[in-house]
Amino acid sequence: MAYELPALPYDYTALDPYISKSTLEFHHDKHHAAYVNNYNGLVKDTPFDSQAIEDVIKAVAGDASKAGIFNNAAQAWNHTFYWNSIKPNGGGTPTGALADKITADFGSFEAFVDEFKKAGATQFGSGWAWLVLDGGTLKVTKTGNAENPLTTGATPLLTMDVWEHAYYLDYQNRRPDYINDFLTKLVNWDFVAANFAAA
Ligand code: MN3
Repeated sequence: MAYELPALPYDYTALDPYISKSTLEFHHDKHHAAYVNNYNGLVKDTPFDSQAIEDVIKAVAGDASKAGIFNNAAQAWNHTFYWNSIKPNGGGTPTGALADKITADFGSFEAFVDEFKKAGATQFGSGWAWLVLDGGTLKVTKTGNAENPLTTGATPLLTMDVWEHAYYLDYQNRRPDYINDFLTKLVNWDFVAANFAAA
């Protein structure tokens, strides 16, 4: 039961100029595809092959002898989640129950934005910033390399890739500008709200 590389949920030019066609071609067709191919190769003919990738991620987390499986499984999953976390004409503000929960747990939407920006900007080296539901409370977290919140029991609602390959062709070293565009032009709040409603 191989994990399939999902097609991008929008056209390669749809996020331009914030994320270019060139970035999406490399990021989805090369980087994401490589994680998926590596993962499928590593679990082929093992008991993991028949398990959902989320279960494999949780099962091998922290096991140094299975770091290759973990890194490729988590990166395959993280990228699928990332593609769905953004959309053309995204950004703006959430509405309804999610908006109310953000205000309740962060104090205001602006306070959430500040915290999310800070998480992305201060993740040293490669990694991810997340909005998660953890024990009934919304929290902003950051993880290094392939790590993700599934391994700590939190429910991911939104993610932002801050590996350089996510933004370097379009922003070079200006990670804060990528983060700002991510939040103001790209976030798919409908996806976040659906994850929140299902949590
Ligand atoms: Mn990436």
